[in-house]
Amino acid sequence: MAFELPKLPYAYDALEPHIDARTMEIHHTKHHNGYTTKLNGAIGGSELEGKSIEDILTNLDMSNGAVRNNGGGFYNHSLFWEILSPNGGGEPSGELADAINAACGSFEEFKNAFSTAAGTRFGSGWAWLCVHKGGKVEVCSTPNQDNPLMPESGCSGFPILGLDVWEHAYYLNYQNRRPDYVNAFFNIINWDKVSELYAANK
Ligand code: MN3
Repeated sequence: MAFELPKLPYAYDALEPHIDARTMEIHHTKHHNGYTTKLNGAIGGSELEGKSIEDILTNLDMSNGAVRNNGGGFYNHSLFWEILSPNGGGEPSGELADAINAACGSFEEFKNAFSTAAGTRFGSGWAWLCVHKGGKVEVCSTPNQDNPLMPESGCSGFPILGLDVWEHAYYLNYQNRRPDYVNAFFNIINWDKVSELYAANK
């Protein structure tokens, strides 16, 4: 079975004004679709065909650029759409809130740490909140389409929240103002989904 571009769980304009409809449509139908198609091309006929994307990334040969870039791109965007919601924002609750407070001190300090990770990632990449076995969470970032599941990515644990800081994710609306885009992201985080991922992977 080849990987398929997942459908968005909301309309392209649903996240406005935080992320505009045109950016969402291009991001999904061009960028994410491109990673999906190229991933299928890269693994077709190889021993990776038929494996889960998590399995492929966890055991990745980092010198395999085609699978690293396109497998990461496929996985990262699939997660990104899921952790956004037009009804998002606010703060997490329950055990996820406790884990964030334990790691960062408070939600505000978590927001600062995550925004710094997103803002200081030079060039293209992602900021992450990851959970480790046992329930500890950690903020980190990776370049390009690298991902915390990959060996030696600079992040570890299971990604439960990710923010795309490639210019293609924000440039039409925000131009060079990445910090404004990062701020806006906090208005559309689907904390219910992040909590679900936390509970399933802690
Ligand atoms: Mn992207």
